[in-house]
Amino acid sequence: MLRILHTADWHLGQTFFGYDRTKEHLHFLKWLSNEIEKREIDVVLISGDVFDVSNPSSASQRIFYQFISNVLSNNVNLQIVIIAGNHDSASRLEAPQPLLDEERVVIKGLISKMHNDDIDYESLIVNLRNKKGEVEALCLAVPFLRQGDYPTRSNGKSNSYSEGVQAFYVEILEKAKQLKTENQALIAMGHLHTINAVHAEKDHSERIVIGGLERISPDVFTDDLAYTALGHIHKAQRVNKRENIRYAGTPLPMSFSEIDYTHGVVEVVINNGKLQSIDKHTYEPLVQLIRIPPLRVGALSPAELLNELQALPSIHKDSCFDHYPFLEINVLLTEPEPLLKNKIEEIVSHKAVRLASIRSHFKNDKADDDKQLTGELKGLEEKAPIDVAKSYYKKLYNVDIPRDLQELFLEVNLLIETKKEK
Ligand SMILES: [Mn+2]
Repeated sequence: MLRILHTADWHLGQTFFGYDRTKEHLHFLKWLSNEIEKREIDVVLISGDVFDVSNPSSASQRIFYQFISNVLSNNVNLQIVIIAGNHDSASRLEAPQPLLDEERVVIKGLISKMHNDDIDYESLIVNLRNKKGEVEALCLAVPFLRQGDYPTRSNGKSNSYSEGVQAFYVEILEKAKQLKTENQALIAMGHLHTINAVHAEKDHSERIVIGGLERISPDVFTDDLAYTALGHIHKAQRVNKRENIRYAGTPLPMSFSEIDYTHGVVEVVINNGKLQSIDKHTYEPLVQLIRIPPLRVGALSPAELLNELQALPSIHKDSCFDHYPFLEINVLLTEPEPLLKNKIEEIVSHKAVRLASIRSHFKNDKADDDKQLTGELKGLEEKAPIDVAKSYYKKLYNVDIPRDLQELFLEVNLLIETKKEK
């Protein structure tokens, strides 16, 4: 019997709107260490994006290696397989491999080629051992693939990213099928975006965090595979409703668009080379995200908002700043409120929260606003600045620009014009 824990997308070193997340990551790793011991885990699979950036700080590297070292000594049979994600530096992640016992920790970042320039698929196939020391599964530890990492077409022409990645999995799966014996299962790892994967598409920040990758058909993960352990998408999910192809999801929410995600790891049990069970174990992050108002409400007027903020719990002298929830505020503006930010900050400075983001919404918020604006920009040269200001104001707040603001604008405009002439 082989007990596997699948996790991914730790993004160690990530800061959240400028706030340090070290305590949150340490909290997760402590929880994970307990899970490994409690559930007598044989293998931990980390499906990429261990670090948030390709040149992680020494502090975040220390956290990572300390964790590896601790779990290895506390669990004498434990094996760890790590693949690089698109956020990791493939070579940097692999660099400590010579110091590590390859039977216990395997890190795959780079794709190596053989003498004849063919891809060395076998170098990515890792033996997974049960408590008796028998190889009960083979793991296809495929890191995030970059251009040049995947096979080209037989006619020498280059294929698209998704074609290339799919071809890679077909080839490595063939290789693994040749290598495996009857009582061994096949497990695939990958750091990629599958077609139909659910993520917070609308949110700009998550798109930055996960990056634009071409989508891969989950059909490459055939029934020959007992389980496919994926990383890259932050929302934990099954792919195409197939139980045994999963994204583990991030341990911590990476943006406010992920406020409703549940977090955790997936436990996969293999028995006699066959899949026996798949269970998700939920992790409750140390720090919560709060959105005022809740998403279904959208945004509040400045007055309503300030009231809500007043109602937040106050700072307690024994509490810890690092544990305070992160706060996102959504305000609906009908006119400019130049002092609002100061008012918000003043109230929040006495509250047991950490202000992360203030988002302004306007009455006329429309998805196609950008397009409209581009249209209007065309005739900009012929328009007087005050007319542009008037129409912009009207669009934003749905009322005419007040007289005093108009006068102020004209005054500033005149000042600029005279400066230009000088
Ligand atoms: Mn990723």
